[in-house]
Amino acid sequence: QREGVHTGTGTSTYSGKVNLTTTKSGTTFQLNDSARGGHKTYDLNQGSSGTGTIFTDADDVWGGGRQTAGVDAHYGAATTWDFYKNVLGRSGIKNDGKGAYSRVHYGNGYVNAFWDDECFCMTYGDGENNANPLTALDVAAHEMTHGVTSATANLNYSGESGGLNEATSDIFGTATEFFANNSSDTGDYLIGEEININGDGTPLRYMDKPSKDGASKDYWSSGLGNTDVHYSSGPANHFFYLLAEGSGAKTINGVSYNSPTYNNSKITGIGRDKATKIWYKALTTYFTSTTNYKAARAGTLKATADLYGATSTEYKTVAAAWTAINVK
Ligand code: ASN
Ligand code: ZN
Ligand code: CA
Repeated sequence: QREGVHTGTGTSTYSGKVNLTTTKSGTTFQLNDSARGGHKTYDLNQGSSGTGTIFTDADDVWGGGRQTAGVDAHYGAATTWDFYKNVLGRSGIKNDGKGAYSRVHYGNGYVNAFWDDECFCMTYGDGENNANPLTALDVAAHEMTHGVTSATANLNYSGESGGLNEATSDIFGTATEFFANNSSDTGDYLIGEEININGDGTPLRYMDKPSKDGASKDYWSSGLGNTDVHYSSGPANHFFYLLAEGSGAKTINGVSYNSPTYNNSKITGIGRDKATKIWYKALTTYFTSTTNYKAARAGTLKATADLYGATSTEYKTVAAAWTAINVK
């Protein structure tokens, strides 16, 4: 082990037993990931400002009591870091090798998690009755991706660009979950399936058919930009699902999907890995703060031409997947 970099173990809420990269300070270990830019994890202890206190432990075996949410958050940030580094060649949120920080136990019964550009940090509530912290891996990767979007396309968080901003977080949140290949939280195209946010075990969002949540849109239409960004993300999440996996019925890791198309077209997916690389190249090369759905179609097509050529199957599938959500 490099000096100062230690590998501890943690028992998490949602991801089973995980390795954690920690730092030794004097005689105690801290949740300070010096292998990933010094990303730190703090306990807000039900407060709602500042950083609270960094998690510390005597033997580098983490979990139980207040530590458990910290284990999930620290693991989530590290896994998201590794996804960006290993899959997309990005070193940290700003691609400068620097870590950010996570804060857990925010507020009381707080049912949300969020990224904040001001503190350059992500924050997690403990859920209703402080019973289900919002620290699952797809949520952590969703929030950290808001930082990446801010540092790149900087999609405005309203109107159609806001929906694309939200979709970007769901897309890379999901890609991180598949990348992690964690047996306690296997990859799926559901968002927030681990945190029981609805109280009945259903997820927050569905990428194969977004309208299953009762509010998100499956297809683009002219009023889309007037809906909440967490619902106008639906068509772009649906585009990504169709591009990666194709239309119709499919079961992945034991979860069944059935993805419809606007024009009843049949789409054969190009796979998650290529779809992920196309979205990332578009986000970092062609999308801007005002990119709308029509411009996202154009940007992803350019990105696909760069990566796979303008006469490729990948290019044709990107075009077909946008048409299938009514973006022509
Ligand atoms: N958890 C939410 C999100 O990341 C917080 C928000 O509404 N901004 O989108
Ligand atoms: Zn979000
Ligand atoms: Ca998920």
